[in-house]
Amino acid sequence: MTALARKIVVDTATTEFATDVVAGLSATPKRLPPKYFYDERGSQLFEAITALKEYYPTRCELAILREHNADIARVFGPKTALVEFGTGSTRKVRILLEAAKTVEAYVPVDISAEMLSREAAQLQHDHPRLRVLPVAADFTLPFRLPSAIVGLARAGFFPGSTIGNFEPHDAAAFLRHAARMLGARATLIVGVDLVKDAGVLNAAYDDAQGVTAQFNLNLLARLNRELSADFDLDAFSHRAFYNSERRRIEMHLVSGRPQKVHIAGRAIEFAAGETIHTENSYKYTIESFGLLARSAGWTPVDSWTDGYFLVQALATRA
Ligand code: AVJ
Repeated sequence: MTALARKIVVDTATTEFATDVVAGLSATPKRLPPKYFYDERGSQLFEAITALKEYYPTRCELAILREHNADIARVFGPKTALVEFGTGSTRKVRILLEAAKTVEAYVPVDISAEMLSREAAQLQHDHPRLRVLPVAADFTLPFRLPSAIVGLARAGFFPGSTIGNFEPHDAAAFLRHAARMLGARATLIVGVDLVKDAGVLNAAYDDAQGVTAQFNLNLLARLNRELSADFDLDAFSHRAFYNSERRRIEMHLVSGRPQKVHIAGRAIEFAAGETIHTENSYKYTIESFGLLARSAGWTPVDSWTDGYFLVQALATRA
């Protein structure tokens, strides 16, 4: 190496973010990936959403987990390693662990290494005999499971109806990937939001206080902060509605007037009323989710529901 050589540090995360954003805003119709909602501010706003009276999924899922944790835990065999896909907070898995005495190792997988190590350390402290083995990875891609779990049975946990953010085809691909990662005789506990009255669904994604609107608009604020874009936040508004034909909530940001926005050296034009599609949140019935799971190599073995939300247990073949 010469004295002039310099190491060029490429921030691949920012590069991918910029690439995805430019691709999405250059497409017709315009779209942005929902995974980018969750910067620091977006995660706070999502927490605030989960406390809204209109937003039932978190409350319902927690109640189902609390009420049925003993039954859910019975799905796990003896000596099990529990892998959680996309952990964030350990609030939900703690309810399962309380009842699941055969779980000997817990493998939280999350792309945010910082939150992951914080949550894992706290959980390890509260469960000294559990082997807590965090993996910092994108849970939708293949990752290496810790070698310390060899010899243990495998189970997965995928709560929060995160699966609803995937197109059904991608949800099936994710389930196939989970089956491949967990192997034969594995079980998977998935949280799924159910099809229901459109009024209930619309209110959950368009709350009276406008917290969901702030959550949606924060995506543009984030583009201004991190990619030096120049979105005028007052010139866009939140729109969310249930598309009953496709059984999904759609969230959009609507341009209130014709305008030009600059981002990453490009100019993006908006017509008045033009939208950016920011999220789909698919809703299933017990039957439609069972069919999706079967198409991906899983067999439904048990389910728990309050009519609004579904906690589904699946198993791979022996
Ligand atoms: C985190 C994907 C489960 O789809 O209900 C909440 C995200 N978006 N309000 C959902 C969300 C608007 C949420 N998930």
